Amino acid sequence: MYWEAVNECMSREQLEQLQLERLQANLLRVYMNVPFYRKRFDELKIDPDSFLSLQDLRKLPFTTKEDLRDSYPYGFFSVPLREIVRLQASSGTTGMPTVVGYTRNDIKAWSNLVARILTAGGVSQSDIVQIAFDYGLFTGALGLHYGAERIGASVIPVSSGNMQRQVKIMKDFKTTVLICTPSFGLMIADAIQEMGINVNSLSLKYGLFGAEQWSEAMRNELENKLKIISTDNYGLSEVMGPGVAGECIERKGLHINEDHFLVEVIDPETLEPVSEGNTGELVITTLTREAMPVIRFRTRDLTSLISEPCSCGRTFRRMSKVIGRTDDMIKIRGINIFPSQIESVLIDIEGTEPHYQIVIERKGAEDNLKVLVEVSETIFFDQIKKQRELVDTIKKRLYNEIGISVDINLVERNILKRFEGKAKRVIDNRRV
Ligand code: DLL
Repeated sequence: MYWEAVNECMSREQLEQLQLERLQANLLRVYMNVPFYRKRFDELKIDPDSFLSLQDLRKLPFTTKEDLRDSYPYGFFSVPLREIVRLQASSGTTGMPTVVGYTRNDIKAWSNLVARILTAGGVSQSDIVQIAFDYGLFTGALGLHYGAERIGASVIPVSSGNMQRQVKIMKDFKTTVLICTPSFGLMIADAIQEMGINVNSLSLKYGLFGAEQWSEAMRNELENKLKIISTDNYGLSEVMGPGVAGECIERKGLHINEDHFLVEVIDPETLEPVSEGNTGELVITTLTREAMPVIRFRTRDLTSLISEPCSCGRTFRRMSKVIGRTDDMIKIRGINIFPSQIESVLIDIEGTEPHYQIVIERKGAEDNLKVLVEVSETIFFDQIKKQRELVDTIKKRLYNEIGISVDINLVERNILKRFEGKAKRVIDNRRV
């Protein structure tokens, strides 16, 4: 099922023509209204009126999170404040928040794009959608809320927190779709178990998870525990919020809403495009946003593009699951490691829980990686011998996956900090 088949299934030729027209209008808009871009364009001698091909995109300047921060709060707005109907902010996982604004048209477009993603993930008008993202400045909750209302589903704006209440509402209101971060989804799954509720007695069918990195192994865990089909959806406040890309139920990559976002994947060091299918940093140019258009925004998210047709019929290219960020990548003893690699190993090992914390420390001249892993009660209170065997297994499998040896500390269930929003998996003590 499609939300807007005409757009989602358009030919490449039509799409590129539309992208070019929208980009031309956008360049004029930012040149006229955003001093940052006017200055940059003038420096680079870019005339927005003579921009004739999508190939020329590479001549345009990049925009970084630092640029947005330097213009805090409203410096990137391209309309007067009286036309802004909503203000939100990035979640600030990596520093000071960035303020983002929306015009009435932006909110309309945003709801529509989220509606596409919800539809692709299996949601329809007859669903009851529990939104367990934190309502507030974070774009996740209201973004998905408006999209779900747009398709006519019944929306429960429960927000995050209070596990028992989440489960009670899920049961009593007969929730069919759960929307939250994948780590919060797992916490709900645990709460269902702890409350002695049989998951088969619930009405859940689909889960749409996003806003943080998660592995295929975590997807399996969520699907098995909650008895749902789960899809990944991606977005970021700097370019809109959720609604940028999302999986269809084929689950073979996230379709990018390419009629609204022009994407590139670049090598973060050389800034040159990587060849098709290779991993690099995702760069996004908005095509339709009125309040705060951005040109070649460097997301810091690492992914690759997939051009092969998808059997769902959508023609938009897909991005692979985000495997990390250029800035949360752990570089240790010269090796790049992503938390997702560690997560997928842990989830596959029986007896371990999907809750873990990665701690990096400097011991003498050498960096040391330690992983705190929650284990099931039976193992934690089991004989030392069994615990040792488990530690050895984890160490061996992690070594095979990432190529360096890791210290493992087994900890009791519920010892590690839980996150209702985005999980913070890595504590890097080298920087302090
Ligand atoms: O997290 C928007 C969002 C809300 C997307 C709800 C999906 C669902 P920010 O708070 O600005 O916006 O954080 C954006 O979160 O650059 C990624 O690093 C990360 N991120 C978002 N979605 C995913 C995902 C929202 N599906 C930052 N997989 C992005 C991996 C994700 N990382």
